[in-house]
Amino acid sequence: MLATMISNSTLLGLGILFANVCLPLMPATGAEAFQPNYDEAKVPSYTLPDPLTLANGEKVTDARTWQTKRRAEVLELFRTHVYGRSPARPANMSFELTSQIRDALGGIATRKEVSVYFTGKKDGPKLDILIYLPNHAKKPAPAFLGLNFGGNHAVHSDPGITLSRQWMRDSQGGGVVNHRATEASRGKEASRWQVEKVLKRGYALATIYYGDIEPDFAEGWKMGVRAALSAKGADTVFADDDWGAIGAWAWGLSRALDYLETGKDIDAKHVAVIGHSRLGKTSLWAGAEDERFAIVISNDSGCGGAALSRRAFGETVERINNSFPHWFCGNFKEYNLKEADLPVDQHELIALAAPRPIYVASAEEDRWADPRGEFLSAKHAEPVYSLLGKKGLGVEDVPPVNKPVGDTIGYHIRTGKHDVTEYDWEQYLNFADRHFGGRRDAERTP
Ligand code: GTR
Repeated sequence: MLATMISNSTLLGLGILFANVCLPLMPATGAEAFQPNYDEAKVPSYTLPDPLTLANGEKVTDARTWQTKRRAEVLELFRTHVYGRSPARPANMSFELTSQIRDALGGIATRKEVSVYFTGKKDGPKLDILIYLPNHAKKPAPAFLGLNFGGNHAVHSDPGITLSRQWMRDSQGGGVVNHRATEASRGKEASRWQVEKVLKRGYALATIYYGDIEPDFAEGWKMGVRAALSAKGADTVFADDDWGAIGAWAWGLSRALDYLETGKDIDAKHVAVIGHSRLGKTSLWAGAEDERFAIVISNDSGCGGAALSRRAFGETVERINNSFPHWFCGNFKEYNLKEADLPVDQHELIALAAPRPIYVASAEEDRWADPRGEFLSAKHAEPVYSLLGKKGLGVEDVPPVNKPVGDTIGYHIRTGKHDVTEYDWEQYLNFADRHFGGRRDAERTP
């Protein structure tokens, strides 16, 4: 009991902390008063939309109807009401290998840097991919692909990684001055990437700074791909179902996968898309939009990610739209304080990954992200997996901490706070081994 009280008050503190962090991005009125609900007893009663009922009211009872009809309906609902509509791959995109070194990280890896030019022009919009390939493993290697918060140079202290020159949030863990990275930020996110561990297990790692695609603030789109690819540039007036920042970031992941498909280093049919927090929301949306991603991983993705919106536990639809008006499409704002009116809920986002393996992870102290709501999304996606002949979670309720569960849907809640840790990576690597066939370290160590 005491433990519960202590952790609840700590978590309330966490909510207040988030409130402070988010304040500059909020409209002046109303949002300051937000009090997150952390009481299960106060979660409203709700009925979830049924992923297996077609818009015309008919039940989906076979895999074919899901694959040919219902999946497209659900995807369209998410495009229209939540993340917006993203453009197709640009016609003239081009790629350039900008650096390559075969004895990186003490010889265990080949490090490459690749630019993806969206319009084919070198002075046009682009993203830069950092790739580490495991030297000991057979090629092509399976890979993890994910966006990072602090620039590619932040994922490892490796001095050879090009320092990001893009706009960056100053709060990014130190080493960012006037919205630009400095050398002091090199390796700042290393614990969140576990580069050596991933490589030793026989996987490649590919990562991109999310700000290459769109800087993360309300007007950031003017400096990003949403302006660069539209005829009116920074004067664009978005329709209510046009892509938001999450849509743009997810689109960028697909463009990186376009590049990975061109080479022989990475097995593009075995790429797991991974993301933490807002970038976990993004990896879920990328996996929904782009079925080439073979595994989808959501780390502590919370509201607008894995957590059920209708529970309104911790961060809510209203709160996220007020704090981050640029993340979702215009229509999503219609559901502020009206979650019950949403034509979808986030379990259907998980279901859009089916029948591919998907992993949802929570952290015990991350109440803001509603760990139980994250679990329940995974749980309520199970009927779709079953229909497609796959086993989902295989458990009825949130498992004990640090006890991963699941089959084609993986889940764990670990001790600790909102973060990506070595423990999280261990589970993702085990999950990928399981679904990509065998323990890669045993199989691939020379
Ligand atoms: C918080 C936001 C969450 C989560 C998190 C993050 O401020 O409320 O939805 O995305 O940021 O991305 O770190």
